[in-house]
Amino acid sequence: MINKILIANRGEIAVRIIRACREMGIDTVAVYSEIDKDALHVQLADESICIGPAMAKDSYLKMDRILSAALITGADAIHPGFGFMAENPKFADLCHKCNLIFIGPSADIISKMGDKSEARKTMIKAGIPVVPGTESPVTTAVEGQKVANKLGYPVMIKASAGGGGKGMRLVNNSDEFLTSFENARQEAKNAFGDDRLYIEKYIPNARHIEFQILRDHYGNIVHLGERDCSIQRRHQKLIEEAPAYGISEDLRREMGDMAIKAAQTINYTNAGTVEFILDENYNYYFIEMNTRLQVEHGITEMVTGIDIVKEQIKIADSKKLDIKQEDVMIKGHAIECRINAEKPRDNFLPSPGLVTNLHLPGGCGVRIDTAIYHNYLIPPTYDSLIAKLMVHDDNREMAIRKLIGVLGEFVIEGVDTNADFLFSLVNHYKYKNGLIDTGFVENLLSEIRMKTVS
Ligand code: MV4
Repeated sequence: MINKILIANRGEIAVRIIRACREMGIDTVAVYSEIDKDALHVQLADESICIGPAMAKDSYLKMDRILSAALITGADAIHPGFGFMAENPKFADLCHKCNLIFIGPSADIISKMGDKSEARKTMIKAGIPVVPGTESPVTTAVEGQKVANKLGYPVMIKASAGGGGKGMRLVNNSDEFLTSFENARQEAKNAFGDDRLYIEKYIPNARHIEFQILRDHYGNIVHLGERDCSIQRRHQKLIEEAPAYGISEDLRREMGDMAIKAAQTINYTNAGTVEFILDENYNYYFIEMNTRLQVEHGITEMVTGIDIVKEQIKIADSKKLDIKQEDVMIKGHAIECRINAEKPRDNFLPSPGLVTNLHLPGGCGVRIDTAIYHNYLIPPTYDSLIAKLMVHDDNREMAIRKLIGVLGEFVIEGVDTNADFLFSLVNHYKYKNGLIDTGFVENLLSEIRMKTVS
């Protein structure tokens, strides 16, 4: 029985997890770096332990310190959130060795799905559609070029140890290939210590559609519908929505069944996300599986009424899933905007600092997940996400209207944010008409650049 959980994370996701634990009557332990001593997650937890200096490598990534904190406080389990150690198989394994429950899948599954080329191979074997490309990593640039010439350009070079767009290269013709391949290999080696690369045919004007999965330790599994995460800037998601625009019930059922098949194939347990690329003709292809709670999980909670973090904890506590697929109803439409402390006018450079004024909107169907507060000092050390503004309404048009209102009402002073940029995105006629694909943000940015220079 899980009675106490250590949250091995910070910021809004740590607060989110603490709230779920509080509602379940589970005690919480926060870990924090010296610069986070006044952070909200520290204030809200039942207990807290300082685990080191500001730099993540000296604190939030220090496995021994986090495990020691869990053992000293008598925690039964560790929730990793996302980022940091959430997809680190070694950490999951060490938790197991310390007789601590890791709230997530097994180390073996994290490792298998963390190797994106291995994941592809597993899905090919299971008969799940993947993007045409190599079954295994390519060993040399020349071999890769031969494959790409055969596939036809453009192609995507991807890092086996990558994911989320890291170490990806789009190659438009054979002349570019060798240089792009070597650059990608070097980047992958530097970023992941693993330079294996694989090749996929590039799917132009695609959409990024991901399905939320819950599976317990007894083989019971459901999907909670899909999220459209196509609106990204440099592979950082900006706006996510559920359900995806223009997905028919038949296509949703088919892709949902495929996502369940992918999870069953690898004997997945806990919450996970199966990512697909959807092309212009509504053909879908598996691209990767994320073995953690996603930043954007809240919009799925808003359209289904299911608390994914609570379900994670129950599954980790060896409870049976008490949700049947026929119980999962997608009601209305939800949209999330990620508010980052950054300067859109200065190439989105980070903008840490003191929050001198803050007004958070509210109202029916408005949810704001954040850890900032008035007079909070946003540190420069971590990623720039400071709040997730989420709205829910009966349909997409009403949700967009509500989101525009919420973005207009949101006030923060003392730091710069991307709120105005997001406002321009959701107000754009293309967004309102569902003309969304993975090129949406870059196209809008060049439109804005054109306007400012002309
Ligand atoms: C792709 C793709 C098109 N074709 N793979 C982006 C990160 C990771 N989730 C996989 N991603 C993509 N993989 C093939 N073969 C399009 C994306 C993609 C994307 C690409 C460029 C710019 C923005 C994007 C947003 C979502 C998905």
